[in-house]
Amino acid sequence: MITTVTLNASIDKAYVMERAIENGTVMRVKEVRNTAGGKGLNVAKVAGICGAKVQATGFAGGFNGKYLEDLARKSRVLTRFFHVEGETRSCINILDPKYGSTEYLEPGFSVKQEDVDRFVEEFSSIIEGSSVVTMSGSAPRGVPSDIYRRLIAVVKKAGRKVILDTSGVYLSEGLAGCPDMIKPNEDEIEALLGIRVSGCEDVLRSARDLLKTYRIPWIVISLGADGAVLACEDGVFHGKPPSLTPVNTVGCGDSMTGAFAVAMERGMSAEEALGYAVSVSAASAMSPITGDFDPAVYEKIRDEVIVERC
Ligand code: TA6
Repeated sequence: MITTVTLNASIDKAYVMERAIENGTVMRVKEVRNTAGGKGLNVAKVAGICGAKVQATGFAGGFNGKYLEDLARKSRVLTRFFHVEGETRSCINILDPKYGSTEYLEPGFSVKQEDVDRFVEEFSSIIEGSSVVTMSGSAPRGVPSDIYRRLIAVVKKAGRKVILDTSGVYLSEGLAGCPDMIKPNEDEIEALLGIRVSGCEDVLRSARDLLKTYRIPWIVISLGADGAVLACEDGVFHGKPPSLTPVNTVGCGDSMTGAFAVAMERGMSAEEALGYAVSVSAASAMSPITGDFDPAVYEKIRDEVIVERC
């Protein structure tokens, strides 16, 4: 089983618009899609479509928290959220013909220190039976910046594998926990290393530097439409998808994380895992629904993904 952690889960509300948005006017929404959201829920939904047994955990609250778990279960994701005071947030994704996707991300509720400590204490029982644990996205107010380091330590003590996909101070402090894989994008790499990263050579150099600096077996740098680079002890590889016209790119990075978790659980090599994850992520860009992909689209794309040693 794969357990996904979403400390700041959300009800993701996608608004499909008939025409381009005009600020300061009344806009009628053509279609509303509510899904269990937050990066870790997108990870969970995609891992479920890949065929894995998946459980989602993290913080949830209020009526929205119950609605979140109901939506997750409808997507074949088991849930074991830690309920706190306050309402689980909503994140709005406006999809319109002119601007594509515009996201409005609410900050979410504040979490008390005692709730954080109790969640960490309960975490070892939450992950029991899981071979891989993923930790994704931002954290609510009140959650200390070393939270992922503390949760990673619990997973490593249990002898399980852990993927960390976050940014800023949560990433830099989480590295001290030595996860089995991280998946920053170029902006997150720039913030982490304090350098400009522009173009393939910079990405390859950054991946090699991170591998040397941190004892993390798989360093993945996601590159959007250009796929991803994976640095590991066997070398550095680039997985490149075919050129596509995306329908909805929100959550594609989360889809990649979900596929890597499945690949890790199935014991794939770094190269196999990279080809698999790049294909799933590209297929998810072809779905209008966040945290979703059509397996038939994946099969077609998989044959066209190129994985080469750099
Ligand atoms: O990556 C897409 C997404 O997970 C959306 O579904 C929305 O929930 C948002 O990101 C949340 O991002 P955050 O960094 O606040 O956890």
